[in-house]
Amino acid sequence: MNETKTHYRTCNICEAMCGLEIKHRGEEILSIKGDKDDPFSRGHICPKAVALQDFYNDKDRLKTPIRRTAEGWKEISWDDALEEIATRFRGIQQSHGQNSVGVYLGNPNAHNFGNAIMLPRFFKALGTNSRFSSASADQLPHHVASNYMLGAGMLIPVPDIDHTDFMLIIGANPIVSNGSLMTAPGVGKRLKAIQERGGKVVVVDPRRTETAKKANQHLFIQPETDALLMLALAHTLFEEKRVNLGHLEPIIDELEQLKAAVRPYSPDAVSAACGIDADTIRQLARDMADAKSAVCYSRMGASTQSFGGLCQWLNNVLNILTGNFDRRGGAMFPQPAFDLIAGRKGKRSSYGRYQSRVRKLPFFNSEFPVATLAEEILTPGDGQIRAMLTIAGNPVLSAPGGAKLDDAFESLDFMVSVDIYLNETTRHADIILPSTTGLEVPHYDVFFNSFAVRNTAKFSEPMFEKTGNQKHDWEILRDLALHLTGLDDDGVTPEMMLDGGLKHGAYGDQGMSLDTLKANPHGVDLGPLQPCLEERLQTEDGRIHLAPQLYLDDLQRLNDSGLLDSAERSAYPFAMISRRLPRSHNTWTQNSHRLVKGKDPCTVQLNAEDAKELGLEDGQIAQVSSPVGEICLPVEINDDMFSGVVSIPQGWGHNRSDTAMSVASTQPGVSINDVTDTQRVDELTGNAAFNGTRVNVSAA
Ligand SMILES: Nc1nc2c(c(=O)[nH]1)N[C@H]1C(S)=C(S)[C@@H](COP(=O)(O)OP(=O)(O)OC[C@H]3O[C@@H](n4cnc5c(=O)[nH]c(N)nc54)[C@H](O)[C@@H]3O)O[C@H]1N2
Ligand SMILES: Nc1nc2c(c(=O)[nH]1)N[C@H]1C(S)=C(S)[C@@H](COP(=O)(O)OP(=O)(O)OC[C@H]3O[C@@H](n4cnc5c(=O)[nH]c(N)nc54)[C@H](O)[C@@H]3O)O[C@H]1N2
Ligand code: SF4
Ligand SMILES: [Mo]
Repeated sequence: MNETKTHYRTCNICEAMCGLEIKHRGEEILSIKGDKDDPFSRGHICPKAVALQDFYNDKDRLKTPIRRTAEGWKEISWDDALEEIATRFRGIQQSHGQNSVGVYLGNPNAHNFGNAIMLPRFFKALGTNSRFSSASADQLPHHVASNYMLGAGMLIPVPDIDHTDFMLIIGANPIVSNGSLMTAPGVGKRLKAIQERGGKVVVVDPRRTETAKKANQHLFIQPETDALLMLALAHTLFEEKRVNLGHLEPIIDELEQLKAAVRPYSPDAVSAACGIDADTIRQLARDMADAKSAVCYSRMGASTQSFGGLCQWLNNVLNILTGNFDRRGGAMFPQPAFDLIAGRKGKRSSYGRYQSRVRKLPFFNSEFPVATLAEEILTPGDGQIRAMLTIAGNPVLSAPGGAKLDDAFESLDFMVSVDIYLNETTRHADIILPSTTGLEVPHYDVFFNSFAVRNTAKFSEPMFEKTGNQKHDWEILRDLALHLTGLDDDGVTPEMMLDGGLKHGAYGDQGMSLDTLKANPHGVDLGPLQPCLEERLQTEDGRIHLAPQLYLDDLQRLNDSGLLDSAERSAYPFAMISRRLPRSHNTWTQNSHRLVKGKDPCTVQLNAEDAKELGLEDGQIAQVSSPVGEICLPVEINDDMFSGVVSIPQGWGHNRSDTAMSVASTQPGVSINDVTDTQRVDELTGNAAFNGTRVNVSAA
């Protein structure tokens, strides 16, 4: 009989990095709780962590490589699979060029340090520019803003939530999402603490969200008008002489250009478009400027929209103009133990180095926008993508106009997926390679420590040995690279590279190493964020650029947009926005019976007045249609929606055939990305513009 053991690790599902305490007897998991001794999360967890056992035990998990045949899926050996993949990829590249093999990386890559560390080697071996990822359906505008203003796409400011006196949250719902580009486990408590110390939380969102309900003030806003609001806030700061650059003043450039650029955007000029009255905007600017410390934090709502680039630039501008950049209680810069920007100073960014073949969208961070993927596969001609590799991604459900990828993937000469499931995307593959996940994987957050509201470091050992015939993702990447190049394994592992980075990092002289972390399974506290931008700034001239020309140029597009095309408005009278749910993570957690039990959460929310006008009742099935598609789902009437706006969850729609997710596929729910449009992007950055998609709603 096995004895009961306790294992400590970090949850790898979302960005919050919660510490877990897991009791188990052999392979039987007895309990999953928050680790009270984790110096960062101090016991916080959410319902998803408990489902880690479901993913571990899931009988639908792929256990061995499989190959599509005329008689269905057949198991094959790793050697045969890897050999065939290398031969086919190389053959296609020889006939059609290096870029004819495309790669899509999904969100879990960011939660897996083995991938993060091994991917550059893999890409070097494959040699293709046809790279795509979920970043361009997510945070790309943050990287572009950091690149142009601070010299490094990964040098992203995070709100110092634990010390701020005023937090303006635009288009984020951290109570549900648990924070994003703001790793802050237990964010609800942290927000409450702002209020308890006499501070204020203001939420700007077209939906009265779970976060808005806890805030001191909630302002409804018309989708996609946030750039106008932020321009008007900046305008007011100049107009009322409230600009105060603080300690960074000597290294800030382009203040005059900025001042001229925001001049036309008075609160009166933007009020009608935003749906917020001018005095309220002025007061918001004053509140932010007058607070002892303040921070503006904007996320998905402000990023995945037509002016996401402008929004994330202006978000930084507001923090800089109020003297809150790199200052306690403002927008600060973590100093992670494993530093992604170390040694990158002076490296030129790849922004705009190439343009996508079909639509001429910009290349950034060595990738093209995922909104272009379907057309790059479907449009014949030189440079067309003929083969694909997806790694931990489900773009058929997650990408804008995702349904188009069903046809695109089906048309490929060859497709490979590295995944844990046979799902909506991987069902199109010729070969699927099964990886380990969650509890079977060692863990260190190379990305999220760079976006965390406190400096900490933690390494988790794998809790269980791999089962079956699976490999770690990084081993698959290594083996694919070796088969592609014919080289011998040099024996370098992600742990060795992590150890090297820790020893040479900012805490190396204090003894930081992988051994140190292994000896401290609850994690090591490295203290609160400290002002450090002057050392971490990566611009060649050592200065902060307030008004990079590409943003000034993009203002013209904002002006010309009239924001709302009136023809489109009459045919499609509603603006659609996406919603995240407390008990699911993107597209892949819906196979946990524990997480999907209860009422169907995949509803279209709208307010009572709009519903009445449409003759819709609560619970009735509505059809939501856009120029590219339609979905049918139940109506949920509440007073949380701004008029003319409807909200639908992202990540659902597991009703396609030929998948093998026995729990998920029996769930109701449809894919919002069957109605979003590949053509709707923020033209500046290429980021997907999910929010504000025009739709019509009617009884089904
Ligand atoms: N309309 C709309 N669309 C959106 C969004 C939205 O708000 N609205 N949000 C966007 C955002 S922010 C994101 S990040 C993207 C996410 O887009 P994706 O990353 O494409 O979607 P995921 O659901 O995260 O897909 C994860 C895939 O990885 C697999 N997987 C899980 N764990 C592992 C693992 O450890 N190893 C491997 N190899 N595979 C694994 C899962 O089975 C699944 O196939 O969606 C975007 N799409
Ligand atoms: N439970 C759960 N947690 C998650 C995820 C999940 O799927 N489920 N996904 C994870 C991922 S990959 C990410 S990237 C993060 C995202 O983290 P967040 O950005 O905090 O999450 P969202 O819920 O997408 O928040 C976007 C908010 O913007 C609002 N919004 C939509 N359009 C507009 C607009 O035009 N203007 C404004 N001002 N607001 C708008 C929406 O109503 C919504 O409240 O969450 C992560 N955490
Ligand atoms: S908040 Fe995120 S990291 Fe924390 S337990 Fe939930 S899913 Fe895991
Ligand atoms: Mo995301």
